[in-house]
Amino acid sequence: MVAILTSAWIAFGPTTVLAERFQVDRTTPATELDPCASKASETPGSYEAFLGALRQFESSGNYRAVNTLNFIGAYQFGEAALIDLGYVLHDDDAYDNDFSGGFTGKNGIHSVDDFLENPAVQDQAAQEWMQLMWRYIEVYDLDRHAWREMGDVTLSPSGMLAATHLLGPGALREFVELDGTADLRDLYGMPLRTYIVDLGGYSIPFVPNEPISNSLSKGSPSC
Ligand SMILES: [Ca+2]
Repeated sequence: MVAILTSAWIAFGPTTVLAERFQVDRTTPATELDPCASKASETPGSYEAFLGALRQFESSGNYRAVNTLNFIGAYQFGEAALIDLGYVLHDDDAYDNDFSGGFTGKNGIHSVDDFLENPAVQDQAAQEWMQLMWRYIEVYDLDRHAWREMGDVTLSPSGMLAATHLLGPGALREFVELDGTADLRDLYGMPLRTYIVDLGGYSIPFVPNEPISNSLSKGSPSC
């Protein structure tokens, strides 16, 4: 059961927010940021390649990125997500990204800086996060819409994972319910559709359940 949806997901409608997304790179000179560095061992279309592409979208692959809303790291986790993943303790507001509840010490992470300085932990957190995202996708029965064409896009499993990372399962459900016509964006104006399309078609370690169309079929010929 999904008891609490603590991640910073709000089904934002179209927004005109034009804030520069990334304002702080706490320690790393730009010359050290090689967006191709982590791609060398990635097989095209693999799950690792998917996570690498997601990092590019989220932070240009910068593990030390902190954006203007204080989302942190290569995958741009917020406080609520890191609470879900066991890295951060609850405070009175899980969505303000002040991390004032403190860190749990999981995997040796005791601060924001610890997290930013540890790509391996961020990658592990991303793997755990995607498992959680897929559970949400299943709870919302969205996996059974995998590979459906809606609007002008194909809803692949990796596209669903990416979309859920961006805006949460509720937004993805709205996208599905409106047959791909919903114009959902994050606070920086990134369209959900872009994540579905550009991060779609990768292999992922999760298998969708039977397509919804099969279970709902009626009036099938009896002979
Ligand atoms: Ca807080």
